[in-house]
Amino acid sequence: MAAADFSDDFESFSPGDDISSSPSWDKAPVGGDAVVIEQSGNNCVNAVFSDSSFIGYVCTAAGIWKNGSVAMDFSPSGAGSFSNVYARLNPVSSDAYAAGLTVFMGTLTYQYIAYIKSEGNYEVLYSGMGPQISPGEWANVKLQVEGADPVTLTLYINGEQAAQAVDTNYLLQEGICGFALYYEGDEPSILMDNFEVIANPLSLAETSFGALKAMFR
Ligand SMILES: [Ca+2]
Repeated sequence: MAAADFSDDFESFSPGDDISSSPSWDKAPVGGDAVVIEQSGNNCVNAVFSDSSFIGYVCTAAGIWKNGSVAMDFSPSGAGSFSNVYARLNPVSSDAYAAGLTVFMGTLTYQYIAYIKSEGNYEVLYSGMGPQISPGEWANVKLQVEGADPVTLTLYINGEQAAQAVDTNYLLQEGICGFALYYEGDEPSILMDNFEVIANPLSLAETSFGALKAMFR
């Protein structure tokens, strides 16, 4: 699996399809389903929690990459829902970096960057107030991951930089990406659309510093 840019607006699916019917997507062995629905002529993905409060998908089409960004549009409603994109998931340990939104009351959200540990624990590397999201509204969540030691994690909400966290502890080096959903309390409604991965062979910083070093040789 080589790194590759990849995007999916889910328009190639038919309503009712589980997105894992496409070779671009793989479903976590446990958890609910991501099922395509049509809304006013646009295909999006509905979270179907069936018998689990967790849904996780890996984007196999994007392969394994180190530096780049992963983004997705989420339309969550219902307190206690967590909508995440993740990157550098280690296929062996299942540890990963994640960024997302949780709805905690009405339209109020928290936004966060976290390190997800394979045991199901996590460490929040950043959290703060997120955008207000009314039912039916969408928010674009993008996680950019750059560097080796430290690893710089930047959260973009609706295209604007919202927060940055620097990990000097876990230092995940590369991995696969995807999205994951979770809820506590009542079952929420979460819609998704426009998953996008931009995997850079070299980060902007590495490229720039490389060019600078070359100038001073
Ligand atoms: Ca779409």
